[in-house]
Amino acid sequence: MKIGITCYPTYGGSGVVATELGKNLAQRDHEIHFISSSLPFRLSHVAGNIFFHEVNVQSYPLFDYPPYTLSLTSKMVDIAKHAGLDVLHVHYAIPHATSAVMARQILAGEGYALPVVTTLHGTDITLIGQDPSFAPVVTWSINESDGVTAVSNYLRQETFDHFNVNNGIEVIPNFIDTERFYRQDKEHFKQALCPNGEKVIVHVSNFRPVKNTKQVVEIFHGVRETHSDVKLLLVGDGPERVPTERKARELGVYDDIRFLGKQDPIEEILSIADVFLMPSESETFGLAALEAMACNVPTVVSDVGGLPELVEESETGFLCPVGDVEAFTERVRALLGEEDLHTRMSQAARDRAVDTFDIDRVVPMYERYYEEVQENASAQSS
Ligand code: GMT
Repeated sequence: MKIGITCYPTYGGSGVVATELGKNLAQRDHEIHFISSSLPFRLSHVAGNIFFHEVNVQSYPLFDYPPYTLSLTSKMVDIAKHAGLDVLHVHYAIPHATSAVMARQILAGEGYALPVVTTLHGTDITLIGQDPSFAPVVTWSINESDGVTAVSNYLRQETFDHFNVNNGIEVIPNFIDTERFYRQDKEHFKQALCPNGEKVIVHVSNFRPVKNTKQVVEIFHGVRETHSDVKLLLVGDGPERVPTERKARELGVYDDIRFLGKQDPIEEILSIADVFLMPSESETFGLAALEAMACNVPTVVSDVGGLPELVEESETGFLCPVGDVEAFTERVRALLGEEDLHTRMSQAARDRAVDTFDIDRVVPMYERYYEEVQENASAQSS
């Protein structure tokens, strides 16, 4: 199949999922055309049957806000015709699903049928998508898509609860390449960051308010009252980075935290982690927690959204009420202090990643779904 994929190229879960999906589909002999505003950050090489098409946004003196959605639509039309796309798969509803549906309609007028699959990821449904300035367009784009998927049962239900949706939604969970994400021997790296054998807590996010990064620091501060031999590694960057640094200074723990910024080889950092922390306000899936699990890292996460579908309470990690810093602190302390518990959960976390979320189990679900959507679309047009 020739598949167009549109996603945000920046540091974030939906872009990671879209890029890893495209790379894996290419290994399965599909031809993949990424259409995005810049090279997706996990797409380090473009080769063979993977193509990248950059969307150029025209500035014009009249435009205070250059209309990216329209430039994207035009690019989708152009690539569909010239590459002969069989399906266009867009990640994150705003504005990608809208552009895709418009592109499909333009192409239909020229006698070209291009089925559109939209994958809903998170705040496109749970937060910003519900804003009145977007909600009618999001609803229309979901209803007009030929196929819609959501990354968790929770997100599927949220979509039905908050939008007037009359289309089906298939749940296809996020996935992980467990041959890339596994616990590696990174003793030199560990030695460099933790010269005295300190234990390591890791948090990875794009530092948006929804990720509660200041609470990560508060929890770390609490943990250090009983475990002075712990370091915190913060990976990623975003609007909350500076307030989080400020919080670390206020609490006097700044020197035991490393802000590592945006990093690609996440699996190397996770390979020296003892606990992964995700106290998010809202989370439809929690891909970063899955990456940690694949590297044998037990997770302590918020009991919210799609996280209970990923993290099994007291088996692969712990689920704590949102905002309950004390509960998070206690759970992290337990994992750092009880070796048997840690060993058991580390193995259970890896097993769950491999058994349920391995890339080779999940990507075929997308392949089957594309075929189904194609069949339905051609049945409707004949
Ligand atoms: O950052 C992104 O690319 C999207 C982001 C969001 O806020 O929508 O992440 C969501 O999609 C990820 C991939 O499916 C999920 O793992 C995240 O849980 C989800 N984020 C939230 O729900 C906050």
